[in-house]
Amino acid sequence: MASSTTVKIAEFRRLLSHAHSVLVLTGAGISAESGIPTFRGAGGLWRQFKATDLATQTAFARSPSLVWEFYHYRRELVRTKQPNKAHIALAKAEKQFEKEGKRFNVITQNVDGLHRRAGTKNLIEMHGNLFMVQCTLCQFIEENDSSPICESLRNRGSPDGNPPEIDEKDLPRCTKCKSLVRPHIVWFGEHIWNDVLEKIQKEIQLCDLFIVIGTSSVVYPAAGYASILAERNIPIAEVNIETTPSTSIATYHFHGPAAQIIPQLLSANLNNE
Ligand code: BJW
Ligand code: ZN
Repeated sequence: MASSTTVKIAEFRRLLSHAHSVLVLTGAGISAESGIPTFRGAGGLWRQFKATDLATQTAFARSPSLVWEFYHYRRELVRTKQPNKAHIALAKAEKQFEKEGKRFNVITQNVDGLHRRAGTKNLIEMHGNLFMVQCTLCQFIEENDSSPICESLRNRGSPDGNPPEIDEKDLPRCTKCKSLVRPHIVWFGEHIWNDVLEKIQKEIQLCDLFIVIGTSSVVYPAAGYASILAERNIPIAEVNIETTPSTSIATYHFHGPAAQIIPQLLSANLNNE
């Protein structure tokens, strides 16, 4: 006899085969199996700090050296990691949908760049990207994937220890005006960029199937998208190893690791629709 999960997967795949505009929202959990720690899970602390202590304008104003060490550590970590089966299945599904003239878009809260490295093209990185920087003076935004991002950060950023502060003049600088740059990332209390919000609003309008993967659904505005879509009776599938505030409004909750579940939900060659 088919297990209830098998039945739910078959039901979901039927919905997917009729969908014209799939929207996927991902969070840190999708990259967990690539070896990148989530924010609120074990391993989410760097030195004694939570991300919420460091990913703020106040923390950067107090100590740009500390905040840059934190981001340098994460940039170097991400370089050593690879997209996993969940990222890859999403990229393949996008290609399949496009071939059929249908929409498939991913909004990610992640800054690790793994969706793009897996081949996803219709991607909105709503909280920014670890390899983009913005000047604190002239606001110029540019890509910077140098390793290390500046000489003074070489061999710094270890999650243990409390090394002396790096002088501000030796931290990453703008290529235009030579002022201090910051990570081009949306910190707590900062607004999501308007162009990004517009793109998200458009996808939410068009969406007829919503898939939420590996997010604790506590950080707004992303945490609010499931309820906006539930009000319009759009089917929602959640994939997570835990329940979240979105679970009770989701049509399906697939309990388990994303790299295992997502290929079962999306791969074109299962042929069980
Ligand atoms: C697995 C798994 C596996 C594990 N498989 N699953 C409305 C109400 C209340 C507050 C606010 C509100 N609107 C705005 C706010 C303030 C604030 C906010 O939401 N605070 C809440 C915490 C209460 N929001 C903001 O400040 C946002 N700005 C904004 O809205 O501006 C307007 C405004 C400002 C102020 C007041 C009101 C309005 C900006 C938010 C920017 C978030 N930035 C961060 C840091 C980015 C920098 C960086 O990366 O360094 O983004 S915070 C951090 O959380 C990061 C993440 O993208 C984000 C979400 O976390 P995520 O991805 O969900 O990760 P986790 O760790 O929480 O969860 C992992 C999940 O995976 C878990 O569920 C696991 O179970 C699961 N999992 N392994 C599947 N293998
Ligand atoms: Zn500048």
